[in-house]
Amino acid sequence: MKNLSILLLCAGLLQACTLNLPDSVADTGYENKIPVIEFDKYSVYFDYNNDGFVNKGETVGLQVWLKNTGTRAAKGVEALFSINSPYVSNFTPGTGIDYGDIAIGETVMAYFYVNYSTIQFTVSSSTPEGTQIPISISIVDESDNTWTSSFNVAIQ
Ligand SMILES: [Ca+2]
Repeated sequence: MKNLSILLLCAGLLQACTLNLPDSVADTGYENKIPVIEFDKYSVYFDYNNDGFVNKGETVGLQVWLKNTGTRAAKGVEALFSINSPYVSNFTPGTGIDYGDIAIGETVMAYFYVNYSTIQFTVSSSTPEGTQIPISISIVDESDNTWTSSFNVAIQ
C-alpha cells in the first residue's frame, strides 16, 4: 500500500520521487529484474480453404507470437510447442524453435518452416465443431530461465 501511494505521487512528481524512494524500491537493481516470456497471439497462416479459420479436416499452419512481459530482456529464447488432443495428428515441429532475443515489451514471431508458419498440424474430420485444441509451450533462454505458456485453438 505504501509503494502504491508513492507510485501515484510519482505520476506528476518524478524528480522528487526519485529522491525519496524507500530502500525496498531504490535497491531494485538490474540483478532483480527478470524476463517473463509468454504466449501473446497466433494467426492462421495457411489453411486448406483459405478462410483464415481452423476447420475440421484441414492441415493448417499457425504463426505464434511470444511476448516479454518481464523487466529484463531475454537472450536466445527457444520455444518447444506440444499438443495433446485426440483430434490432431502430424503435429510439427517436435523440436524447439529459435525466437532469438526478446526485448522488454517486445512481441516476436518465429517460423520453423520454409512456408513461414511456426507450427503445423492436421485436424481430424471427426472433430466436433467448437472443440478447443490446447497447445502448450515450453520456453527456455540462454540463461536457463524457463517458462510454460499455453493457448487454445478453436475448431470452427
Ligand atoms: Ca479453414
